[in-house]
Amino acid sequence: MGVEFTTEEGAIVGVLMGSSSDWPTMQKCSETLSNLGITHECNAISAHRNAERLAAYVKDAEQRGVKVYICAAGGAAHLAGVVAAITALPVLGCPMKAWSLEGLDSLLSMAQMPKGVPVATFAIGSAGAINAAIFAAQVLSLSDDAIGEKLLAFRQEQSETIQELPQG
Ligand code: RP5
Repeated sequence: MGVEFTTEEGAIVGVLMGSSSDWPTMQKCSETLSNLGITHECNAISAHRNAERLAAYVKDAEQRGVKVYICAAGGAAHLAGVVAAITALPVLGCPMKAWSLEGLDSLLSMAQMPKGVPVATFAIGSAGAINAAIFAAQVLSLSDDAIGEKLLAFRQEQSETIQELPQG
């Protein structure tokens, strides 16, 4: 069997999901990355069902220039931890609301990594998926001024959406 995954030329962020059922949530992460001008690629590769494919993807992605991984999974959400075990690059974890416990199981699985191999863990569901994309932009902006400018513009625009309350 050949190694199969989706690649995007020039991708600097690799978005991974434990299942295609995570896509409706992670689509928001992908849209946010696109809005911030970040070339990325998205793949559904399960840590426990596609272990060899996952290892092959991470090694290949790194050689092609991926600098940050965003990993989404539900249940005993070990995907982000396994990716963090393979790479020394930053791994951001997005806990999914899967079939039970409203995603608390996924949140704890990611946040409670034993010392030495961190997974930067975000909120459960859409908020975390979007924030992981913004945080990836913040990391990448340290060495990429264009991303930094997009980020500042986004923050400015977001601030302007908050209306002042009527006085008196
Ligand atoms: C995890 O189990 C996935 O990340 C997903 O959140 C959850 C359910 O997966 P499927 O049964 O829909 O493939 O591995």
